[in-house]
Amino acid sequence: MTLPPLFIPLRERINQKLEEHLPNGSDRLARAMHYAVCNGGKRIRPLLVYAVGLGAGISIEPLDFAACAVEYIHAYSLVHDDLPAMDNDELRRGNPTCHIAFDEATAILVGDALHSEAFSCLASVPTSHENIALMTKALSRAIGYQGMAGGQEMDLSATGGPVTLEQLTEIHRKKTGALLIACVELGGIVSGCTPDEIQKLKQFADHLGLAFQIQDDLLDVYGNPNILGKTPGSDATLNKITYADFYNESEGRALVAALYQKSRESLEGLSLDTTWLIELANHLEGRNY
Ligand code: GRG
Repeated sequence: MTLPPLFIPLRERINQKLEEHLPNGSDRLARAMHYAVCNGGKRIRPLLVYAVGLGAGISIEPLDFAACAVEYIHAYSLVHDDLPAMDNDELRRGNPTCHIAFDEATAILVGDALHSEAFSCLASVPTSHENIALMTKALSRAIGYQGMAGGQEMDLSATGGPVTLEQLTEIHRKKTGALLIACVELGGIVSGCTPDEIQKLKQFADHLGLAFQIQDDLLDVYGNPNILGKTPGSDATLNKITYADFYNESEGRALVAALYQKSRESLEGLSLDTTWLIELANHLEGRNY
């Protein structure tokens, strides 16, 4: 599944920027950080940051730092998610997971170091101190107790037990959705969007995040393992309740389509050029990995 031409130079750009900010030593931690970050990945989160900023008409340079920050956090979350104490996965993006390629202690430290690198990038965005404070708050909230870390804990606690559809949605809003929402929020803050505009952008990302997660669950059951690049059926192996337990493939697909439609509708009335965001939503709607 190829990225729309509009985004190809942006993905090349973010790949280069991500590499630039990583330590370039040959020690184990530096090598493991490169391994965890520079190994493919769709780069959806940085592309969301760029899509907002370019749509708002600002130059690309201030967006680079925010785009790196969200991808470092994402890469960190994948490394920790794959650890034996979490989902215990051996394959990520088609390669051995970080703790398999290196070791567990190194994988934990990769997360610690990427977390720090992310906030260092955010502090380097060439914008006002007030904007930096707003972005720091938005990203911290998205990944801490109220967001990703809290969602992961809820997910782990729920494993093996009964989960309602409402609980599942809350888990994923926190675990996956909160960071996607933070991406458009950061893009909006750097671009000087109004609070009303940022609210619409967050609504867009909220629908998109839910659609994205349902797709993930469906792909885990119905996806092609050669395209997925990770261990298929891992949710069932871990005894996890997923959207695939509530919807069959065609119901799930219909729900995903409706959520992508809602995400596009959330952008109506925005004064920025939404072409990039709509293109990205369309692209994700057709994803098979
Ligand atoms: C990082 C603060 C922090 C806490 C860690 C381990 C953990 C707590 C949270 C796990 C979060 C997690 C891994 C959620 C899954 C999100 C998801 C759908 C990942 C797949 O994203 P893609 O498809 O992956 O964008 P690529 O490989 O394309 O980047």
